[in-house]
Amino acid sequence: MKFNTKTIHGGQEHDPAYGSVMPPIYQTTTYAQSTPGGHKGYEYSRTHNPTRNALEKAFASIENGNYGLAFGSGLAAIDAVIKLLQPGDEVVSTNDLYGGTYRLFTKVYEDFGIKFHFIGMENANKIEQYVTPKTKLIWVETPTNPMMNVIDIVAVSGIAKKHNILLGVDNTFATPYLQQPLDLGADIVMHSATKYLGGHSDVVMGALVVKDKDLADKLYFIQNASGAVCGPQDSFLVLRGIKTLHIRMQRHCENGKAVAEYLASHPKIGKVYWPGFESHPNHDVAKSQMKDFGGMVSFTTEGNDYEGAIRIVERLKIFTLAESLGGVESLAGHPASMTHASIPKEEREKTGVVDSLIRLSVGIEDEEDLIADLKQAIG
Ligand code: P1T
Repeated sequence: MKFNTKTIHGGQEHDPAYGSVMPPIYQTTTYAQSTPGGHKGYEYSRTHNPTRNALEKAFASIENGNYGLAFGSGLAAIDAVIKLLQPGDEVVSTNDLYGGTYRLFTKVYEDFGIKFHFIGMENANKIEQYVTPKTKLIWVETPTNPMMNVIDIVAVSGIAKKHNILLGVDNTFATPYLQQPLDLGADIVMHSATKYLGGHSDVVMGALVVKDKDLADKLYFIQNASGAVCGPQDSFLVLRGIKTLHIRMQRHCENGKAVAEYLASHPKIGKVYWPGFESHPNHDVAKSQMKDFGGMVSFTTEGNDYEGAIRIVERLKIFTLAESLGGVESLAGHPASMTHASIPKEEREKTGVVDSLIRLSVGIEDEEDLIADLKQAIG
């Protein structure tokens, strides 16, 4: 099955009871047993739920994996991955990443004795100098949030395999429509399904997909033992969202390109970060590992004018000033005070997250309306 067909049919069977084409929402916590242990494969909905299982199969299908797991949020999915580790283990992670991921690593797991090295991975060779016998995980976000750095998954996976280290890739920004990390050598692919997979800004959810059975079993154990699962209604909504992922992503990419090019041509705008520009430092890697360049664009104001940046986000009318991304509607964010406020200023500024940076999640509205909105807001 090719990708577009998989978004609609991947892992899905018609419901055996009445043949319903969409999986029913099994809004139940528990399942009748005829005798202790005599059940139809479902005992309790933290462990398994048919609607969630249908979604988990869809996750596995669109990411070309064998096993999918759904969680109550993207961070809960990352949390499950870190629970594979032991005190004393080390992780090498992208330095430019979602602020909440950084907070989970530094404010929760460092206290449990796990050491994180945050490094720029644009040149994958840099990773090896941070690898020690204690390194158990390399964590990559690509493109990164919010600086749109692109990391060469094949190159990083070569290093991970050489040292027998797990490679996890946060594929939230790219989605499997643009990039399939398991095929590029990653062991675990993760999503904030809150974003493009759900696609309509109405569900908070996380996903993991793996190929390896042993790894899947460990993660299923953690999912059940820690219990950060999502409910059946939300599972249904994300299943519905995935069915249009491919057509939404096409429009996100077209509009993202138009917005990036408009901003780059504007005299009041400073730098524009979008992997589709030939001048992007890893444009060639983006071209080889992604099908297109996505709908996320970040930019600064000319002269790093902080007040100017705030004025722009306040004046936008079609773009809503809000956290999050990946929904059909366009959003604008101010990472330094919103999504990345949990990263200390000196740390975030090292990666380019300055106070004049604005991040756009370009939606699927008409391109002309989006450009006109930016034009009036920039002034
Ligand atoms: O919000 P949640 O579903 O828990 O997902 C966390 C997360 C993980 N990884 C990436 C790349 C993300 O962007 C996020 C969430 N990001 C935002 C809320 C944001 O506005 O950037």
